[in-house]
Amino acid sequence: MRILALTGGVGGAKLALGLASIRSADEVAFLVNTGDDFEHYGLHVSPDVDTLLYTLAGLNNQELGWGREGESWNCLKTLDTLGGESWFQLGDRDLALHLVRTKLLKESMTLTEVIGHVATQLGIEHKIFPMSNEPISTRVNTVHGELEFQRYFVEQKCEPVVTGFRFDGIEKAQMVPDLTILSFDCVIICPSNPFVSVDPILAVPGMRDYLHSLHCPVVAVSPIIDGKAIKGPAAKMLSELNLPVTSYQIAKHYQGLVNGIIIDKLDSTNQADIKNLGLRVAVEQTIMRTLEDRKVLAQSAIDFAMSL
Ligand code: FO1
Repeated sequence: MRILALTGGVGGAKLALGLASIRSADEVAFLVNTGDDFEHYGLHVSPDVDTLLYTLAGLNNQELGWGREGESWNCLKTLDTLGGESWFQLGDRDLALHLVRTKLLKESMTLTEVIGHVATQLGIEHKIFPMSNEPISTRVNTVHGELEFQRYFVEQKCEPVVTGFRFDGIEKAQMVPDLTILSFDCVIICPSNPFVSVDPILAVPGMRDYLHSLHCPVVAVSPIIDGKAIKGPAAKMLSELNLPVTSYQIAKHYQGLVNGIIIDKLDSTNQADIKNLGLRVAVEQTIMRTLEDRKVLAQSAIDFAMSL
């Protein structure tokens, strides 16, 4: 049985690890957000791709969720002494990945091929598809104007009040051909930020049609638990957009695409409200502290999807 998991950010990568831990490379593939990508010091940085790569390889910084464990910061510190920009923390080991990716892209490898190369080098057998091989840049509209995603997320620490989003380059972008020829038995949307991790994926021309064409169950794990997001600005974005910070709102966000939503045991959202949207609801522990939590939620998501 083949599963396609849509992921972005740290929360998504947690469930991705759970899925990769219980299903083999020919049973689960990942479709990852590249709207966070940006050029920094001339290097192509792909944060959500790298968070997934490091997480699946067991190399990720467990505290931060992003970047590598056991990093050193000599280059970043030296950048500071040279008056360079150091707001985006590039670790010495992480830099090597950006150098390799940038070189391979310059040698006309596609982003999909580069990810495959790095995954192989890191011992990852699961297939990772970027949402597109073409550049797409998430822009965050705020009360102070439009910001590149990383400037909003890292430099401005998600403080500016959000009014909307734009995915620059989306019109010219295409789905990855290698993905469009594949079929799947279910689709799982990991507990990622719906606006800046999942919507960019869904906005790629043809993506929604492709997912519908699979004629298979689609389930989403809510990233909101009782009015809060585990990590990141999803709750803040919902409230700044004058939307309820609830799993119900997440269900509404994905209505028409998903058949079911998984909410946390601690979430007091009225399941009947979600069912009135035409969605099925499963209640699980969606807070993932341990690898076991990740694996249990992954299995529950698969079981729930296949029950629909
Ligand atoms: N997130 C931060 O909050 N601060 C950083 O300095 C930072 C550096 C960084 C370097 C490489 C990388 O792959 C991710 C990094 N992130 C950092 C996370 C990044 O902003 C991602 O876009 C978020 O994880 C949201 O998806």
